Amino acid sequence: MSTRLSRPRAAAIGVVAAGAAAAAGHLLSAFLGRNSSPVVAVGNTVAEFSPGWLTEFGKEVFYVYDKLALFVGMGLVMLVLAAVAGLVSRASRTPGLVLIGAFGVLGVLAVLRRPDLGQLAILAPLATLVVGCGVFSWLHGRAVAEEAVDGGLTRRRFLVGGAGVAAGAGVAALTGEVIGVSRDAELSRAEVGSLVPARPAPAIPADADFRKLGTPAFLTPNAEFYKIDTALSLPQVRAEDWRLRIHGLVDREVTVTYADIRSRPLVERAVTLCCVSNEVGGDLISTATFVGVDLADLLNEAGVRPGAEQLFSTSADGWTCGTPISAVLDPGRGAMLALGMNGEPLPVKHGFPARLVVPGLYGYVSATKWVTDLEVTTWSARRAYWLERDWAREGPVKTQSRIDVPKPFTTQAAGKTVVAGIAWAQHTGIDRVEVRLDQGPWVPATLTTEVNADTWRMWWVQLDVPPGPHQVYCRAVDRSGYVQTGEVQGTVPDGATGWHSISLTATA
Ligand SMILES: Nc1nc2c(c(=O)[nH]1)N[C@H]1C(S)=C(S)[C@@H](COP(=O)(O)O)O[C@H]1N2
Ligand SMILES: [Mo]
Repeated sequence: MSTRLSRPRAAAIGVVAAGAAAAAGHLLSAFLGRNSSPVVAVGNTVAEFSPGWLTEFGKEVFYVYDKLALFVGMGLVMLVLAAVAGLVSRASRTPGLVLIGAFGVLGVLAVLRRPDLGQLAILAPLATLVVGCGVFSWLHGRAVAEEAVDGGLTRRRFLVGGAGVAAGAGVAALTGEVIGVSRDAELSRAEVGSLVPARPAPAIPADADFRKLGTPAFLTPNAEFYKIDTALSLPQVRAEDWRLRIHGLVDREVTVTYADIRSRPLVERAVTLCCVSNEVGGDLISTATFVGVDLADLLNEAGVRPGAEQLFSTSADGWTCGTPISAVLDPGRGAMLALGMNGEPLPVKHGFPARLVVPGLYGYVSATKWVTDLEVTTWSARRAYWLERDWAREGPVKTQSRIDVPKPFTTQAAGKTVVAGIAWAQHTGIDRVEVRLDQGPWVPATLTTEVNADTWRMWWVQLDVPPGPHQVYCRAVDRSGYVQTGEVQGTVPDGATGWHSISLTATA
């Protein structure tokens, strides 16, 4: 006799089984590495294979919540697919098992692709696969048995079974989350203690910013430092486990440990980092003092061979980056392997245990966080992550400036008005900043004391603003004599250009 399950029951079986499956994988991932959680691994893979335009679209629409949006979207898709797996199994459990099995296999493949996981990590998606099929089969059996007895009028056994599994899944997922967090890099970071530079950066002068006028502080507190990366869950690398391998076009391969690097004389430098995705007027720019060693020294220990063109760096989570070797080896450039930031070990989200910092280049071609591998190579041999996604091979920072005060669309009394903001031309240095009211003359602004050519400079100027609506513009001139262009270009492929301006209304 064939029994057909009611639609809600069939769908519920699929959803509960899928939830239990995801929870089982997440629990194991606490021990095997966070990225082995099938949910995270599938998310990583989706993000990786998303075409460039979709990624940009996601960033534009969801801003920094793009990853959350990805998880919510994935969750909804999984929910629907799980319900479908149940619905196609009203008569027999086979179609649902096949669907769930197929998803389990996708999870396995997604985890296998991760470069940052050990072989055991495969156990997490395998648990997902086994639990998913097991729970589905079991609940289906219960439901069919009840349906056969009285046409499904009594649902107690099924409901109790389903609720029990759902509760168990919740506990498993939560336990996985809690244990996962407790085993992460944060503990290791706390044990690192202070990193004392042998050559500290000169003290930042008090007049390095115009905070009182509304510019950012010269040094950005770590908690406010802009953050950009492709990682869905932060790579958890403990200092004691960290290794950096230097290989490729070198005379001898070198592998260094954290203890090795930190026992060297450390140098400290103030550097302004910025992102190529920063729009004109955007806030993807911050400044910190970084503590570490000269990257050139490390590479020279390995002995860079003739013919080397790029330093191809890889992070613990497989992100890659290509930096011109000439910039890295240039003694005046100050490229670093950094361990610390603003007097602390690097925060996990900024690359703990170690990252690269190369003044004057956008982050996507220079600032690899959680760096574990440095390959000296040619441009043709290796193509970095963003190079595969429509961004330019080389990304020198473009000379830019931003108005922070007044805020856009301010309405205020006509008369004397302070305009203040920031300007940057890392590794070249800012020569002057000019401000213009509507189509009037460019008026030179007062600059802060320069800390070094690799950091931003703040500026301010007073304008006499007549009543009416106005547009205020700023532009920077760098020390090479280059005048910031007013020509508007988007961020792709090598950084936005144009003048930042704000609208202002002055009342009589
Ligand atoms: N591992 C890793 N490092 C990375 C990235 C990344 O996606 N993964 N993004 C880069 C980009 S695009 C920028 S702008 C800087 C940002 O560094 P921050 O997050 O410390 O500000 O990191 C760079 N390093
Ligand atoms: Mo970036």
